[in-house]
Amino acid sequence: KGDSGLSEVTLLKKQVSVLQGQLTALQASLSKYQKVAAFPSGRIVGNKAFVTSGYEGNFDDLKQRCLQAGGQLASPRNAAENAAIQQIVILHNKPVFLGINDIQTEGRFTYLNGDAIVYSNWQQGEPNNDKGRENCVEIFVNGKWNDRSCGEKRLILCEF
Ligand code: 289
Ligand code: CA
Repeated sequence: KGDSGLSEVTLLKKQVSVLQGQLTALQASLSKYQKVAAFPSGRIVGNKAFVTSGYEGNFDDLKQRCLQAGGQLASPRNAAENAAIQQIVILHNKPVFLGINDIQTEGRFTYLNGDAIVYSNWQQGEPNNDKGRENCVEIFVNGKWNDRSCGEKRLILCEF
């Protein structure tokens, strides 16, 4: 029994050592793919990656394309995420549609899963639902938000 106890410890030490090697390899791999995702104009914030393909389309089209790619439209939940999205908007000099809208209930802005937004950065005077036709949200080069018609065409920006 004494001997088998020792060999169990030795075996566990070996397994930990293998796992440590695998963790180091995974960390290196993750670091590499974070660089890939950020090149040439993506951004990594925490465990979110914001990526554009350069495609432009209306809200439904962009939403579908992000879903198809295994992500969703960029949905900033704090100032750091909003700033990262703003940097991409500046680089392309084109506003993007966020994964936020009030299609379901006028004036109640939600994420795509229906949850009420926890962060916002509206331009002064917005959202104004101009002509009663603005249920989607664009973000400008100044990082501020404007509600806008979902039929407009904007640069795609997905989060993964
Ligand atoms: O069609 C209206 C939009 O072009 C925008 O016009 C003005 O900038 C403001 O009224 C905005 O709120 C509006 O989205
Ligand atoms: Ca507006």
